[in-house]
Amino acid sequence: MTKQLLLADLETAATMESIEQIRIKYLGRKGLITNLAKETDFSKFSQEEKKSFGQKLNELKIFATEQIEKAFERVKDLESGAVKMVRLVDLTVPGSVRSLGSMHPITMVQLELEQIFEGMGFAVLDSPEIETEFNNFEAINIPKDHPARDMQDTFWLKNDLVLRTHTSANQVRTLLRFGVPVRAIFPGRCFRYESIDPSHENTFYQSEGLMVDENVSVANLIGVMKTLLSEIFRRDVKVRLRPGFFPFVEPGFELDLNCMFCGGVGCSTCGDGWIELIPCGLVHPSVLEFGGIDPKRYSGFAFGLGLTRLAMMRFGIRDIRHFNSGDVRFYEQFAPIL
Ligand code: FA5
Repeated sequence: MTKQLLLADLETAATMESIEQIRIKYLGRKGLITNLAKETDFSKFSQEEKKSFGQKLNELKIFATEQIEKAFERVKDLESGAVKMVRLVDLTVPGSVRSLGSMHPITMVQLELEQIFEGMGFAVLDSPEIETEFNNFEAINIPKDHPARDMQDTFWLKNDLVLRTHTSANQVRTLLRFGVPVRAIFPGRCFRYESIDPSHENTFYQSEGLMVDENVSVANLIGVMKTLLSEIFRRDVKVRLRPGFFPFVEPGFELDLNCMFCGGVGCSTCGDGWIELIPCGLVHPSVLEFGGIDPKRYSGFAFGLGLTRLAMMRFGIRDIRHFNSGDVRFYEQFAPIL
């Protein structure tokens, strides 16, 4: 009984002080265990009983001493740990605020674009930045020595590989992989060896769009472009469609956006008041053939949206060079990732 009482007392004791009180309660001069001997009338005990009582009392004292010792050790460890913690950590110092970082403005526009196109039933595809010369040029109707190769100054690699100059390089791969009908966009980074100015970078983003099915016409192309622009800019924007030459479309167009910085009068960002944004057109029959599609039965449209330039217009960034600058002050201006 005494043993159980002692253990219950020790279990709730959390300080050296309280354990000392327990020691006094049981083993002190007037303690419960000490008193057991004093309060017992030995006169009625036989010699044998006296011996056995003495032994049990002794065992009880040893048990109590050991348990109290253990409790002292346990609390000593805790207290010294806590004291160490207080010495190491100054709990009065205000917490440091961790910067959350922000999403790159091109990524933000790309995600918006993907959402818009997914809403129109387009798949979003990944595509390689290192391409074969064949996919980047030949497969989309730009044979060797064709003057159109001059339009895109190219970073050539070894083994007929190039850093892709445009996302159109993934057109034929997509046709071969998915067949028809197909509706997909493939955003990604492109590279051109050209001199840099406020609207030209050597490393920039485009997003290709491709839709091939029966009876796809310029009307479908214009409908999709209108949906895209009104959703991205959340208001009416002024655009112009003019003929444009690209060997992989027929007919081909340039869709230009009225410059949002100068309202169309001309400035250092746009030059003549218009930003060349989305070249597009109907997929050339020979590209369909390279993709294994019968051009007599199927038609389609393709566009190559300048994603970096779209981000400039969307966020009012006047100089393209900020994007690759690595200057944290620029990136910090965009919404944090939550
Ligand atoms: C092309 O790259 C064609 N592949 C686009 C195309 C696709 C046409 C499908 C028809 C059908 P272009 O060279 O014009 O076209 O580039 C497309 C867009 O990429 C441009 O309108 C522009 O917004 C962007 N762009 C081109 N060069 C740069 C550059 N150096 N820096 C930033 N953006 C650029």
